[in-house]
This record gives sequence, structure tokens and C-alpha cells, in this order.
Amino acid sequence: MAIPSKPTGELLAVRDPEVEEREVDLLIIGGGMAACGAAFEAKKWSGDMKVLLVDKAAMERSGAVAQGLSAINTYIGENPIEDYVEMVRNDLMGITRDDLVYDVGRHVDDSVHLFEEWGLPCWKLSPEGKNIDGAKGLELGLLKDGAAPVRTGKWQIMINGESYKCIVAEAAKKALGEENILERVYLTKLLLDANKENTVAGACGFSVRDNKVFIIKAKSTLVACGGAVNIYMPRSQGEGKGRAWFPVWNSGSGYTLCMEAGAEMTMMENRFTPTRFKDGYGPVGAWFLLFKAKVQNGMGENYLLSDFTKAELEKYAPYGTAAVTPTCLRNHVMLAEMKEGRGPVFLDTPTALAALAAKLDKKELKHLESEAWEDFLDMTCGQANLWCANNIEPEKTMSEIMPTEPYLLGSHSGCCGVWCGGPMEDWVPDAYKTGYNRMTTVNGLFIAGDVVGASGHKFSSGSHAEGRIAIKAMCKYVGDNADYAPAPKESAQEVVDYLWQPVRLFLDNYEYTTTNDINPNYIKPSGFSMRLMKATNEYGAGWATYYQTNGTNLKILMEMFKVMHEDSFKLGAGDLHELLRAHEMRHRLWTVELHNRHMLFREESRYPGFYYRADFPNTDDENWFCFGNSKYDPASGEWTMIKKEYIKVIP
Ligand code: SFD
Ligand code: AMP
Repeated sequence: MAIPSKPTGELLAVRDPEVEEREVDLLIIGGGMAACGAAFEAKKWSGDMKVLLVDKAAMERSGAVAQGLSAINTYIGENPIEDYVEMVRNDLMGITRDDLVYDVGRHVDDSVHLFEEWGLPCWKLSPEGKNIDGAKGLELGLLKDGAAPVRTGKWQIMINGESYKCIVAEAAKKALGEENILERVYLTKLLLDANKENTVAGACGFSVRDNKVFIIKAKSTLVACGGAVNIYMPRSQGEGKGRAWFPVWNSGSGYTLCMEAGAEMTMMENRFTPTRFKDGYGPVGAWFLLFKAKVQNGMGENYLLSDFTKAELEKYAPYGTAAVTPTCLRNHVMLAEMKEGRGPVFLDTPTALAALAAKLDKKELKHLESEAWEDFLDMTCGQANLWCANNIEPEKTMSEIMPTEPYLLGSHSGCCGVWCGGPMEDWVPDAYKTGYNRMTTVNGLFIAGDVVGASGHKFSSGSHAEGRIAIKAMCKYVGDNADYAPAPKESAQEVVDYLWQPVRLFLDNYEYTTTNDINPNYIKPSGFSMRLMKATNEYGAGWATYYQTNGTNLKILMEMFKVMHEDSFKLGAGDLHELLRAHEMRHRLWTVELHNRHMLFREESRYPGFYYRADFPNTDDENWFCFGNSKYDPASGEWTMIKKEYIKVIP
């Protein structure tokens, strides 16, 4: 007789979880940069309103800034805000929400000044033109008092940022009070109101430490759950599996929570396919901008200077011929080089460091070398490990760079996300208003950071500022709707049955086989994940096809998603982390399906280098210079695709 399998895992799930119900005025979902900004700012505007922040992880190291960062990529400083808007628009191939971008631009520096006040070391430029970092930088004064930052590009400043997230989270926690924060609770679904149409009444989810379901009623909810990672097969396989550039725990919850509730989405066809140090995912910004490293193809040539590259960029004028080449087109020319057989592409770190070393004394040179390592140790320590493992000394050996798998995000060099209102000010067109700044098309539902669409290049600082903007508007909304008593449509029993369905399916069936990973009655999240990522990689313009797809491929993929939706209710979970993975997979599926739905809708290639519609290989301004929007109807389950007019607000 076969021996029945046993549940495995550290925190085994039981059939009937405990249920805890709470009621608050303001609910913040997420604990990353935007949520920390919201938590900090809430203190100023919420008065006696009750605020609750719920993070799926521990705020001190949750979200994209978990490992720290080496630069703050958005600091306006001496620049006109209009220039920032223009940069963002050009980088995203012309179609952005100027009002949202401008709004971030006018507030972002205040967040950076707070970070420095809270203890984040920002590098300073000495009067002699030297870069002074760490505590010594402080001796040159504070940014807010006019001290000069070390600018790498027009918008970026250098920091010693290993503890960046700890510093920002500490301030958020202090402002809100630990008693108003739930950590390690994964909010899985928004609750719509039973009596008030198109209105959010809170959210539900579960703890990954206890067998406990949370049902949180709220008058207004902020979704700040970051972007979506592991929706495409990562290049890292085998030994390297698990590595990704963006944080693996951001599973598209921000997009899924909002779309499932019926919020209008925007530019979900956009993605970010970052160029990174191959295999270790080390960011390239500091190497290009601070160290001034140059690229080199397999023939030893700087292809950026070639007529071939020039001609490729001219195809995408005016963006391709702009003073700063958009991020997607930088990828495009790199991919074009590889497709011509002139790969791999290297970053010439030895020449760059040698050029800098020529101006330095011995001590300064040592410091420069440690900065080269620190850039990764502060932010992507796996890249530094990989250098060590391969005996790479950047001053002696070049490193390969390569576009990674695609990510969905709205705060870095991408702009997919949820449509929302801009500032309630005269200069903002009515078509860009929803009644409250950063409120979606669902009443009471607000967004910030990666979740906000059509306004990229906020980065860590801009996301923090946007959280602050959003919570201020939420406080006004709650004040204006003081009589509103949230009453979710779903009963507590319905919530538990939905959230715990993967556990019960597992418990009903696990004894049928000798190992609980293999069973005819359920699939595990890890297997489901492989299926999803294989399909998107092959049909949905992943790295397998040099990021190319076409209408036929996308339609095949949409059919595959239908089956995956059915099978997402066959996910089995024996312990609490597996339950988390099961619901994360549902969120990833919803998110990446919408991405593909949008790619199918937009019949042009707006972002060459991020992805290509090979059947429509050019940009088509005549037909597609507009936002690609979409809306899910929670009642009927139908999707509507919408072309929304682009309005240039800032000249
Ligand atoms: O080098 C739920 N980023 C960079 N920004 C910069 O300013 N400078 C840089 O140097 C940047 N670089 C960089 C960056 C990110 C990463 C990963 C690397 C390098 C390696 C980008 C910023 O970090 C990014 O723009 C912001 O962090 C975005 O902020 P926000 O708040 O939108 O997302 P988040 O910080 O990831 O936080 C998300 C939070 O949500 C939680 N969460 N909680 C409850 N329920 C759910 N269902 C949830 N789902 C998610 C998460 O736990 C987290 O707290 S470089 O490449 O350019
Ligand atoms: P990254 O490390 O690639 O995320 O980039 C960090 C910052 O530097 C972002 O603001 C990028 O837009 C910018 N950046 C990176 N590479 C380049 C480049 N080659 N030219 C101009 N800006 C760049």
C-alpha cells in the first residue's frame, strides 16, 4: 500500500482560520516607499481619523528598496519642473500624464530633504569639485539649505543608501504608531460596498504567521503595493533561479486589487525591460552616469557611435533623435546590435575607472574602487557576489550587460498602472480629474507609486512624495464623506471561503499521493508559476523571442490564460507561505493577462526595445498617440478597451 503524503512546511494551514474584523477610516495597503510617505503624511492631515497600514512583509526591508539604493533618481534641485516633465514624456515616447508628473516634480525634493534629516547620507560636491560621501558629506551642510549634491545625471543624486529603507520606514512607523500597523498580512482583495455603487469599503487578506483572516472595513483605501515581478520567465535559471532585478515579492497586487474592483487602468501595455549587468542584475545607472563607462560590442566597437545605430534611432524620431535617448530605445539599439551578430555587449569598466584614476591620488583611487563595489553592495549585493565568484575586478575586467526579463511598474522607467485623477486645480483638464487627487475611477480608492499609470520616473523619492500627496487627498475625501459607513458586499464567510479555498482543496486531497507536490486534484503554486512564465516568455514578447510578438501569438496566449484562470482555482496550499504563493499567482495571472490584452489592443510598437509588435513594427502617432485604457466590470466579468485622448498640459 502506498504511504499517504503529509503536509509539509513551517506554518501549516488549518481548515478553519480565525477571523479578525477591523474598521478604520483610512487603510494603506503596502509598506514600501509610497506607503511610508502616506503613513508619515497622515499624521499631519488625519486628525482623529483612524489609520491602518498593512504590509505583506516587514516594513524595515520591504518593497523595492529592501536592499537599499545607491542613488536617488529624482531630485529636481536647481532644474525647472517643466524640464522634468519634458524628460519623463520623452523617455516614455510622448504619452504621459503631465499633470501627475508635474505634481510629483513640485513635491519630490521635500521628501529627499526629509530623508537626509532622518539620517540618510547624501553625497555632496565640495567647493573644490570633489565628491564627498558618508558622514563627511554632512559637514558640507544639508541639501535643503543649498548644499550641492553629487549629481550623476540632471536628475540623479548619489547616496550611501544601504539603510535607506530602514530610515524611511522608521519615520513612517514613528508617525503612525506601531499599533496602527499590521506586518506580514497579505491583502488579497478589495471589498466593494453593498449600498454605494462603485465605492470601495475596505479589503481582506490573511496573515502569513498565524491562521488568521483579516476583514478590514475602511472609508477610503490607498493601494501602494508596488509593481509586478516574475510574470515573465527570468533569465536566471538553475543555480541562479530566484534572482530578479525588481523585488520578487511584488506580485502585481496593486494592479489586480484595483482592476478587479472595476478601476480604469492605463498603459498596461507598457513594461520595463531594464538593461542590467548580466546574471547579477546590477543596475547600470551609476556606471553610465557617475563612472562614465562606455559600451562595447563583441567586435570591440562603441556601437553607439555607428551609422547603423544612428539609422535605427532615426526610425523613431523625434524621440530617437532627442538629446537623451529614451530608455527603451537604448535597449533597442543594443538588441539591434545583438541581432546583427555583434554581441555580446560589454560595459568597459576598466577604461572608465582608469580615466577617473588619472585625476586621483592613491587614497582617492582606493575610495573610488570601493565605491564601484559599494554601488552594488548597497543595492544589489548578488551582483557583487557574482563578481567575487567569477574573480572579476571591475578595474581589470569588463562586464557583460543585457536586457533582462520584463517587469511591470509605474514608478521607474515604465508607466503601466491605474488611471487616476490629478490635482484639483484649474490648470488640470477636466478629463484628468476624478474629484480627488490620485483617486481612481472607484470612489474612495486611491493609489501611489508603482500602481499609478502614465507617469513614470518617480523612483524612490517620487513614490514617497506621491504617497504623501495621495493621503492628503484621502483625508479630504473621508472628511467630505463623514457619514459613509462601509458595508462590504461579501459576508465574512464568503471572504474566508475564497481566501482559504487553496488550503481546503489541499487538505481534502493530499493523502491521495505519496508526495504532496504531485496530485491529480490540485497543482502547487511553483508549478503554476512555471507554466505562466513559460507561456508569457514564448508568446508574450519575453526574452525567448528577443521581446517580439504579434497578434496571432498574443491571441494564443489569451486562450492559454483562460485555462490558467480555471486552474487558478485548482491551486493547493498546505502551509501559510504556500497560501501566499497561491494568491500571488492569481494576482500575477490577472496582471500579466491585462498586459497582453493591452499589447493586443495597441496596434503599433510604441516602446521598441521593451517589446515589439512585429506585425506593427513602427510607432503610429496618427492612430495611437493616445492612452490605452481598459476597464473590467466586476458585475459582468467583461472587459472594455478604451482609447483615451492625450492632452499636453505642460508645453
Ligand atoms: O538603480 C503588499 N529603484 C530606484 N529608485 C531610485 O530612486 N534610485 C535608484 O537607484 C533606483 N534603482 C533601483 C530601484 C529599485 C530596485 C529594486 C533596484 C534598484 C534594485 C526604484 C524604487 O525603488 C521604486 O521606484 C519605489 O520603491 C517604488 O515605490 P512603491 O511604494 O510603489 O513600491 P515598493 O517600494 O516596492 O513597495 C511595495 C510595498 O507593497 C507591499 N505589498 N502589502 C500588502 N498586501 C499586498 N497584497 C502587497 N503586495 C505588495 C510590499 O511588501 C511593499 O512594502 S536603479 O535600478 O535605478
Ligand atoms: P538604472 O540604473 O538603469 O536604473 O538608471 C538609473 C538612472 O539613470 C535612471 O534615471 C536612468 O534613466 C538613468 N540612466 C541609466 N543609464 C543611462 C544612460 N545610458 N543615459 C542616460 N541616463 C541613464
